[in-house]
Amino acid sequence: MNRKPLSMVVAAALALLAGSCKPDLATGKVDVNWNNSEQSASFVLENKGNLSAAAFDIHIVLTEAGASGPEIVCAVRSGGLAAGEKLDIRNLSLRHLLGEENDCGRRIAGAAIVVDPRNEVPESDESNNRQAVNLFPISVPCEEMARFENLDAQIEYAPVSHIASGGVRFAIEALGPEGGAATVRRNLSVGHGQLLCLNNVWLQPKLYTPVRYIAFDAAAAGPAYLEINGDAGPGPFNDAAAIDGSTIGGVSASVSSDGAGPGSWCFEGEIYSFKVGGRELAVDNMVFWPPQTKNYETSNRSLIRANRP
Ligand SMILES: [Ca+2]
Ligand SMILES: [Ca+2]
Repeated sequence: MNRKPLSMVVAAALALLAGSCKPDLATGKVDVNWNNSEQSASFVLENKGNLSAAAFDIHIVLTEAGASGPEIVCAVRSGGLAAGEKLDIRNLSLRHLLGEENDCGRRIAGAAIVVDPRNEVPESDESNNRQAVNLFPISVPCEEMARFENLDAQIEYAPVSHIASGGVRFAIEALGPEGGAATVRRNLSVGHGQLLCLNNVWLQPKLYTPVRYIAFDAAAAGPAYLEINGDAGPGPFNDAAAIDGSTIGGVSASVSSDGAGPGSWCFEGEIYSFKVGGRELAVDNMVFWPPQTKNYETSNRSLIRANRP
C-alpha cells in the first residue's frame, strides 16, 4: 500500500489552512446623502473571513468631476473586527469636507468607501474593499460655516459668553436657573474635530440679516430646545426625532437622526432669530444661507451697477 507520510499530509493541510484562514474586510450597503441639507454617509462593513482583523483605516473619498484636484478624504480608524462581525456606521458627517479650498464641494461627482486603504490587514480577498457611488453636484454655502475649530480645547463657556467661529458670532445663554456651560469637546461621533457640547445652555447665532436656511450636525442625549423667531413651537423635544416635521416660528424643521444618534438638523423659512439649547446637546458645522456677508456684497455690487451711467 502506497501511503504518503503523515507529515506530508499535515503540511499540505496547514498550507491550505494558511491560505484560507485570514480576515476578509468587505464593504456592504453604502448610502451617501449628498444634497443641500445633508452631506453624510451610512455604510456597513463586515469581516467575512475566519480570522479577526486588527486595527485598520476606513476612507470616504470624494472625487471631483474631471479629477483635477487632489482627492478629498474623510478618514476613520477602526479598532478591529472579529471574524463574522459587522460594523454599522450611520450618518457619518461629511459636511466638514466642504471648504473654499475645494470650491465648497460643488464639483464633487462621486464618493467611495474604502476599507483598509493602507493594506495593514492581509486578507483572503483584497478585491472587495472598495465601493463607489455617483453623486449629483450640489450648491452648499460653505463660506460661512461655524466649525468651532478655532476655539481653545476644553474651555467651558459659562453664560453669558460670546464666541465667534467661521465669521459667525454666537451668544451662550443660561437655559433655566441651573446655569450650565458650553464646552469645547472633540472625538465625539457627531460633526468633525472640535464641537460645542451644550449643557443647560442656549446657543444663539447673531443674525444681522434674516436667513432662509440654517443647518448643522447634532446629537442630543436628552431634551432639546428650539426658539425660532421668538417661538418655541411644540418644544421641549424629547429627542431629535420629535423635532422632525415640526413648524417653529413659521420655519419648518427636518432632522435626519432618530433618537440620540448623530444627524443633520435643518431649518428652512424666513429666520430672523434662532436659538438651540439642550441638557446634553452636541453641535458642529453650522451653515447659514444666504451667508450674511455674501448677501451684503451682492447687494453692494448691484448698487454699483445701478449707478453706472
Ligand atoms: Ca477584503
Ligand atoms: Ca468641528
